[in-house]
Amino acid sequence: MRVDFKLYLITDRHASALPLPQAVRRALEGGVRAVQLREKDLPIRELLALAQELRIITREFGAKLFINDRIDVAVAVEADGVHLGTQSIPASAARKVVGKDMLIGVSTHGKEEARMADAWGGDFITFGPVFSTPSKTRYGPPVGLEAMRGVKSVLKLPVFGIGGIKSGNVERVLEAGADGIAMISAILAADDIKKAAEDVLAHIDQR
Ligand code: TZP
Repeated sequence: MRVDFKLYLITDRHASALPLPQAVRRALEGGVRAVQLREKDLPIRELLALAQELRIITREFGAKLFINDRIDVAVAVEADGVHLGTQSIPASAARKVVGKDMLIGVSTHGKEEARMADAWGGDFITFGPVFSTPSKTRYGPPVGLEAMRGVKSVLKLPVFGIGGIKSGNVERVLEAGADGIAMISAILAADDIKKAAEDVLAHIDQR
């Protein structure tokens, strides 16, 4: 299976007390095997340098690296995939640039967006925010677990629940049909990032 991970760590360097490469390394030590570099406020050359650094670290652990939005950066650092948002070019156009080997993840917030991601050739989607997140204005209102059930009923693509997910509610999201979990703060904002990743993975494995 091309999407061979169940925990998808998304970066936000402002969430972590450690410099991002160190934080990601701790998460990888805890068992994370897929990381999306998502640093929307970084100038492009700094983003590229960070992507290069994360490429080296993720390779050390045999983990996948995705780059949010910037297909050029993904290609330049030989990432495993690109992750597209609603403001990115659609998956169908991205596919022409990245070819068939690179994975394409797509952020979705409702059934219709999820259907479009599928129709346009995405490999997997994130769906949410499932629960309320501290920054509602940034990510929108929560869609809830029923919406997760709804989207899974119409889609064959792997779906990762995202938004307000912590080790304590992982099981509920998976019970609603999610194939995996995407998260930022439950891992990156933890005092012990390695242990936080291990905890979340234990909940995913327990099912
Ligand atoms: N998209 C929907 S919610 C979200 C994104 C990027 C933020 C998820 O962050 P957290 O800290 O895991 O709730």
